[in-house]
Amino acid sequence: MSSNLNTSLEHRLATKTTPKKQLEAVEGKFGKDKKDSDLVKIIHQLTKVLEQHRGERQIVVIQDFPDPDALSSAWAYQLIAANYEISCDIVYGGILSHQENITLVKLTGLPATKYVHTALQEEDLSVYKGCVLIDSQGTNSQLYSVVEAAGIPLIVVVDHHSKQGEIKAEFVDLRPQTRATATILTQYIQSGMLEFDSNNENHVKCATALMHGLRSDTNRLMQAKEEDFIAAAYLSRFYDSQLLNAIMQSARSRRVMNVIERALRNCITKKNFSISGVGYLRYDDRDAIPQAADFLVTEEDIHTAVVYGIVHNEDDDKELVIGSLRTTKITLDPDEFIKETLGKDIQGRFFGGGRHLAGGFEIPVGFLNGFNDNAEYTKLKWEVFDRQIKQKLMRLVEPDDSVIATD
Ligand SMILES: [Mn+2]
Repeated sequence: MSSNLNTSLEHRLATKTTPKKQLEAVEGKFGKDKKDSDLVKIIHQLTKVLEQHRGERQIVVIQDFPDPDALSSAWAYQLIAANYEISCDIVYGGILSHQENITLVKLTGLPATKYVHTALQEEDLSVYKGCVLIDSQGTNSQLYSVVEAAGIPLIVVVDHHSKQGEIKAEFVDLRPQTRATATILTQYIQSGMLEFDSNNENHVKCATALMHGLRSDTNRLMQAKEEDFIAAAYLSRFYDSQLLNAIMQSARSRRVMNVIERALRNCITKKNFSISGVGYLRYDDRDAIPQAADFLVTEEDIHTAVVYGIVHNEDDDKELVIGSLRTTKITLDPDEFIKETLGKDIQGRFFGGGRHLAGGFEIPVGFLNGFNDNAEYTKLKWEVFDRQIKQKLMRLVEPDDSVIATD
């Protein structure tokens, strides 16, 4: 594997294309319509920014509970940046909780490291000359505030979620209309920022990861658009279909099944919405929530499912209400829906956001935080959150209906 990598590095160094040459090649390949000329501009900008930071070390922050799109895109960025002798450490603050993601990371050797935010605070972060956000704008990461506080400048942001606030970075590629960040990174690669080599084991694995990321963010290509298919077609020349199959075969754990079962039992349906609170769940099972939402939205006559629960993080003894929204209704904007129903916290940050057909939120339990041995109290606490969330959601689902119950 390493010899392959070395050969390809040597090859790349020997045939090192200048940014200008590379750009000419990109213009030759694309540049036919507006979209293509936009891409040429983007590649030009990114090349310039990476060139300016040649030889530096960067920290790549992805969401706390990384999904295949985030993981594979961060990896692709790491490989691209290596062409500019930039070394990247990919970090996330939460946990890999979805079975498929655990398998993905295991089977591909995907280079991402879990960090508890308090542990990252203790690290010497001055080695990093820049921070990179991939498939995120920092709002879904507890590590980003640590990196920000350490004064590390934000260099690159590549994301497809709707804008979550002002972003100040040297290079920003924010495309809410694009289905997957993996599509964007694949475009960078296809444009010549990285020469994929099917004899390079690492490239094959990264292409497989990107294919998985792209597929999972487009509901197995069912919501894919032309650009996603083009990206997938390109990746098909390099990816390992058996490896992808092995990743997708990973089985659901019993505990995830239990959460799905609870979601099914507790769900209420109104006007084609399915809303379900699943109560308390372990931090490790956090990803059961989007999986339950994925499942509920498959019911006949349901176009939108929202599933939420209280997750307890043992690392810092914090509790969070975590929720996921899945919709098949094209006219429903998950980002807008979540922002409008749940609003902002006292610091003025939204509790969540979304992208095309999917969204998520996190609400700190705050003053009511912490485990309590008293079952009655614990139950009461859940009921307060459950009712509050249902009430807020219902205001949008069924605006005319009064749902304020005081009895
Ligand atoms: Mn994504």
